[in-house]
Order: sequence, then C-alpha cells, then structure tokens
Amino acid sequence: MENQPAIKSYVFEKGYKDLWNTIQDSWKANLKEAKQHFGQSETTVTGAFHLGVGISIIVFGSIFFGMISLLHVSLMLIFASIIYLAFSIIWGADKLYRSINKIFTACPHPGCYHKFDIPIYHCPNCNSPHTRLHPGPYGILSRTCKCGANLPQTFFNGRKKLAASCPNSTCGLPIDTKESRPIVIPIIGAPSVGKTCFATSLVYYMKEELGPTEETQFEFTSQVSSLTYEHNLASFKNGGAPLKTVEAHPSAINIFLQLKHQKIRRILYLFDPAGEAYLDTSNTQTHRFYDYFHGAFFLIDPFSIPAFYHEYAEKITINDVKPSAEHLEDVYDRVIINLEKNYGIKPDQKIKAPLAIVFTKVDVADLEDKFGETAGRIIQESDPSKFKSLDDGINEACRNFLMDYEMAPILNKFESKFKNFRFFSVSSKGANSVRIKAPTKWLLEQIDASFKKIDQD
Ligand SMILES: Nc1nc2c(ncn2[C@@H]2O[C@H](COP(=O)(O)OP(=O)(O)OP(=O)(O)O)[C@@H](O)[C@H]2O)c(=O)[nH]1
Ligand SMILES: [Mg+2]
Ligand SMILES: [Zn+2]
Ligand SMILES: [Zn+2]
Repeated sequence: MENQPAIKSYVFEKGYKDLWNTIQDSWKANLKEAKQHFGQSETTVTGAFHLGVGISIIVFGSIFFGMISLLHVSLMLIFASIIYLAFSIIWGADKLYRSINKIFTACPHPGCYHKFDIPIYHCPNCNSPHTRLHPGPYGILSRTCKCGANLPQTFFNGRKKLAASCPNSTCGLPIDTKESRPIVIPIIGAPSVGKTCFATSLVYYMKEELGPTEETQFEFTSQVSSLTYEHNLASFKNGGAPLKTVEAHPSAINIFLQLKHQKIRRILYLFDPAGEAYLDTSNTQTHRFYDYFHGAFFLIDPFSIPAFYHEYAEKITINDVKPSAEHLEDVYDRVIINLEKNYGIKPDQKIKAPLAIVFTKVDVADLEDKFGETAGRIIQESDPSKFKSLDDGINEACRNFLMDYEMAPILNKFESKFKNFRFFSVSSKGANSVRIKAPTKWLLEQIDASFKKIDQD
C-alpha cells in the first residue's frame, strides 16, 4: 500500500524499531559488562577469573539474549500474522460487499470518467488525502490520521460519509457517490435529435412522479446536476426548449435513487453530450464511461430519416421541430466502431447492455398515427396474444416505420449487434411529455431488477 498520511499499526512499523533497539541495547550492555571483566584480566588468578567471566558473559549472554530476541521476534511475527490475517479478512469482506452490491466509484466530471474501486477519502479534521482508506497496515477497522483524528476504513463503520475525491491525478475533483451502486447510461444521438429535451423530461418523471411516491426517493447529488435540470426545465415554459448542448464531454447528471426495501442506494449517471460528440470517433473514444456503462438510450429523430423528411417537409414548421441533419446509420456506425476499437467489444460479439431506441418528437403532426399510441393500439388489437401491451404495439410500429422508410439496414444492424433492445416513441416536453416513463422504466428494469417493483401500472 502506498504511504498514507497516517500512523502504521505497532507491529508494522514501531514494533520492529522497538525490537531492534532492544536487541542492540542488550548486546551493548552485554559487551560492556564483558569488557569490564576483560579490563581486569591480568596474569593473576583473579585476572584469569575475570577473563573466564568475560568469556562466559559473551558466550552465555549471547545464547541468552539470542534466545530472548528469538522469542521476541517470534511473538512479533505471530502478532503481525494475526493482524495481517484480521485485516485481510475484513478487507476481503469489504471487497466482497462492494462486488456483490455492484458498488464502484466513477468520476462524473467532464472528460475524466475514470473508474475506481474506492475514491480518495479526506480526513474531516485536516483534509489530508488518504488514497487507500481500507483495512491494512494502518489499522483494521480504523486508522489514526497524522493529525490524530480517527478515520473509519470499512463500508460498515462510516467510511462513505467522509468527503471523497477523484484519484485521477489530472482531475482530483470531489466525488459525492457515498459508495452507492452506479447506474451509468449515456444518451446517444446526433445534434438536435432531442437528447437534452429527453434527459430533462426523464429527470422530471423521476423527480416529480417517482420521487414523491414512497417507493423511490430522489435526490440530486450535486448542485451542477440540479441547476442544469432546473434551467432546462424552465425553458419548456411558454413552448420553448433547452438550448443546444455545447459540451462534448459533459458532467454526468447525477441522481441518488433510494428504492424502498433496498439497502443499497442507486446513483444514476446520465450522460447528455452535445450531438457533435457523435459526428466523429475522436470524441467518443474519450467517453470512458463506455468501459462500464450499464445501458443506453439511442435517440432517433424521425425527421432525420430522408424519405420521411421529404414526405413531411411541407407539413411541419422547421423552427419548431428542428430536424436533425445527421444520418442515423452514420451515428450508429461511429458508436459501434468506438465500442469495438476502444472498449473491448469484438466485431462478431453482441452487446449485452440493454438499448432503449427512442423515437422523439411524436407530438409533431400525425406521428402518433405512425409509431405512437394510435399505431400501437391498432397493432395490439390486431393480435392481442402476440402484442400484450400498448408498448409491445408501439415497439412493432417503430420497427414497421423503419422498414417503410427504407431504414431496414439499421434495423438489421440493431438486431445483429444488440442482445436486448426495444423501441419506444416519446414527446419530451418536461411536465407535458408523452410516454417518457416507458423507455425509462424499461431500461432501468433491464439493468436492475429492483426497479420492477416501482411505479407499476
Ligand atoms: N415537437 C418536439 N420537438 C422536440 C422534441 N424534442 C426535441 N425537440 C426539438 O428539437 C430541438 C433539439 O432538441 P435538443 O434536446 O436540444 O437536442 P439535442 O439532441 O440535445 O441536441 P444537441 O444538444 O445539439 O446535441 C429542440 O429545440 C426542439 O425544438 C419533442 O419531443 N417534440
Ligand atoms: Mg443537447
Ligand atoms: Zn487528519
Ligand atoms: Zn475525475
């Protein structure tokens, strides 16, 4: 373990110093006494006596102190082994607890996104950084900081309550995850597909509809997340929409979700970058959260589909709809290339993480008839045994829509690359959104079965 600003346990530092000093002192005393006798060893009978005594002090003294030292060393080693065993067991339990509960630390800050087992913890008294605050040579359950403060160093005695920061030396910013279970979800889509409108509406659903229920307590982890949300939500008033996102490497929207009957708190990481991030692979390769993401939203602006846009160009007000100009397939290809090149997905391997493919802007013109509620209902009624819910019908309607508008290749790509994906259609307008709950709840349930118990219809 790297050096910590703390005091090591007795047997791992001071004990050895004491032992060495005792051995040295004993030898010195022994030699001193022997020397005194050698000093009196003239060629007389008493002199010969002193010579004899001196020699026997050296011989028997050495044997005696050697045995005492051996006993001392053995006791120290036994004691050290017991402590070593004890802290290994507790550290093992700490690791096991975090592994079973899928707890890790992910940095939510722009461009960092590094993942760690535990963050750097800071002493509440002197703020010294303890890079490895866990059972070890500095203590089993707690350690003493250089300033004298006592710090807990396991999951069960309060470590998570300490202030924490990112261990990445070029970042070092505060991380307020409190050893919760991360749920990491990027939102994928070109500029203007509706990512920020969707993210804001999703947070609105969680905060205002899920939050007030007894089942899920909602809390922003940071002011940044809360202010961004409030700002974007306010822009929906009077029919507006959030400003274009400029940051290709955004801060995560971080939210604590405490589910009823679940001891471990969840912490949501929602990443809403500027769509430009998906226009070339150099940006996404630094989106390190793809290393540990749990699922994703892939947003489709129907007006980015050329055949459909041409059919509807006359029926819509461009300024209201802000069609996305980027080809859907190009965005998809870049995301997959990035995952294959940088994040260990093999070309012939299917991605296990669930993907919610969300058609946005369903409130425009008659889109509800194309892949929304009306379309879903008709499909459901045509074969109720196959399409058991409205969502099943909408999923099918979205697929049909892609086929009808010359997008069969992208449908094939989703099918060949993703094990678990499903289509949804939404309108993202904050409090006046339509069906935001469906993709949100589906994705959370696929990632974490505990979400199945909340907000059931
Ligand atoms: N009618 C309607 N318009 C929408 C909806 N979602 C998004 N829009 C429109 O699309 C525009 C772009 O939406 P944003 O959410 O900012 O898009 P984005 O994907 O975040 O874009 P970047 O930040 O540039 O990457 C908005 O200003 C709205 O005009 C929707 O559900 N319905
Ligand atoms: Mg945006
Ligand atoms: Zn301290
Ligand atoms: Zn960081």
